Amino acid sequence: MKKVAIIMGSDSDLPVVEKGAALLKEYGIPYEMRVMSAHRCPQKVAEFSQNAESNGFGVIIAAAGMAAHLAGAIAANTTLPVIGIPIKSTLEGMDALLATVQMPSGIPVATVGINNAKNAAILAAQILALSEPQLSERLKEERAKMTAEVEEKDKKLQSETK
Ligand code: RP5
Repeated sequence: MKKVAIIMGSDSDLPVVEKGAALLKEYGIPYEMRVMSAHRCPQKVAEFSQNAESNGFGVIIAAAGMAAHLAGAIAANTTLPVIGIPIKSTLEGMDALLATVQMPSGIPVATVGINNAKNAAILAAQILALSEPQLSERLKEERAKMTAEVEEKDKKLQSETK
């Protein structure tokens, strides 16, 4: 299976990012986590992104806060799908959300909600699942579990409020 790269702009992003990593681990998806800043080490980011495909990566998740240019800088240097996680650090994360999502046409970043590392991991898994039937099955099972949980909560609420 291809690997997922999880790149974060700073180690201060780790508490959010590791929730996504935990999910990838649960799904048995190989991943590598790196700290790389679009502003503090731009050459390293470019080099990593340019070589990511030949290094066995299939998807790149990029998490950054404030002027969050990391996902965009990575996307500019690869045609692999890039998923951006805007990190809440200043301005409630709205600065990072807009910096991540508002890419110029031609260089997309699939942006999840502020701090939503879990959705980034699920989306990465869904992309890899296109060529991994077992993973695709697992994702379908998880979705069915989620549906059953909501139905259970609804039943419980109905019985409590009768
Ligand atoms: C961004 O600036 C990082 O992704 C982080 O969210 C934020 C603050 O970084 P530190 O000053 O904590 O290293 O580049």
